[in-house]
Amino acid sequence: MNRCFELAERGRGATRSNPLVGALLVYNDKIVAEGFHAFYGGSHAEVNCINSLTNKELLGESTLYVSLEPCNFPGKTPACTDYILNHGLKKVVIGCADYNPRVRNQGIEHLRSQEIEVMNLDWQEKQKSLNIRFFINQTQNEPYFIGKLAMSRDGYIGRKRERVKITAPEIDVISHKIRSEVDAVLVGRTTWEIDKPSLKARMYHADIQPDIIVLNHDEKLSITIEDGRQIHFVSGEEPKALKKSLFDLGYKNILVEGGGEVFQFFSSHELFHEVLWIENQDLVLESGIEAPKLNHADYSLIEQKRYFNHILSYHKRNDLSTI
Ligand code: AOF
Ligand code: ZN
Repeated sequence: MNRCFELAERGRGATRSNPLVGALLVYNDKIVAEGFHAFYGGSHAEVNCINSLTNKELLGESTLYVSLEPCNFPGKTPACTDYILNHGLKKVVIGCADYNPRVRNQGIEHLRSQEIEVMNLDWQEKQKSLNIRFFINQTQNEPYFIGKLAMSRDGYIGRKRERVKITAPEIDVISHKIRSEVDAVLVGRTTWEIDKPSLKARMYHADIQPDIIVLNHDEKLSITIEDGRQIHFVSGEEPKALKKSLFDLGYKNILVEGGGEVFQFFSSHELFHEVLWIENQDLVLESGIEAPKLNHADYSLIEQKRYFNHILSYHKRNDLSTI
């Protein structure tokens, strides 16, 4: 099962709102096939795993291990439970039940009703840390919010009415990787109008560029630009309504990129699930817009690293482990 979780990791960044899932087949105490969910809309881990086994005659005597409960409904792909049944498998070991209410325990029950032996290891913690975004979407019905903020060594995030570059290009690669893994990037109206940011994952491979959400606009408006991205201008709302309207627009993972007031709003209402705080140690601005505060009672530092003389501090919301 640990190997299944390892395989699942290979889909990171490409499965969008879908969970990371890994699977393998064991025959005679040996792993004979492996697979993982590689991209959004693509076939599921179990299917890829079964398909990669050349000698299909082994299936009846093999045990399928999969990190997440097999799905029991046709979505973008047919139901995995049917695939398992049609291939004559008899034993399935799963890491954890699916968080998706359309699947939860029903995949297990269906397989059992068809005389398949199913063992659920119920590795809740491991599953949650692997698929925290999917977990939040499915159980809280809200987008997973990532905050990102960059400041100078003396604590400024920019200057008023002027675009100031805070981070080095090497660090932008990291930011663009995060952009490539979300479905929308959110900024405040001032940042949108003064910085005119592209908000694209230019320096990192992205199959689909994230849409744009501009907050604090007077009127609601959605437009599609030449490259196919959508821009939604949304008005400022109280936190609960904002979460709901963004989720209703279909966004599951949102990167909040500023400016200071937007960041402060998300931080003080504990809307962020995780935050990346970047400090450029080579840059001193002496004046400008002071960096907002991250409420350290609500967020914990989980990792810190130095990269091209920038300090990258990764934070997680404290209550994530208890939801
Ligand atoms: C599995 N194995 O590898 C994954 C599962 O639209 P679809 O067809 O891709 O279905 C998406 C749902 O299927 C998703 O919400 C989750 O419940 C489950 N994901 N299930 O058996 C997999 N990725
Ligand atoms: Zn499936």
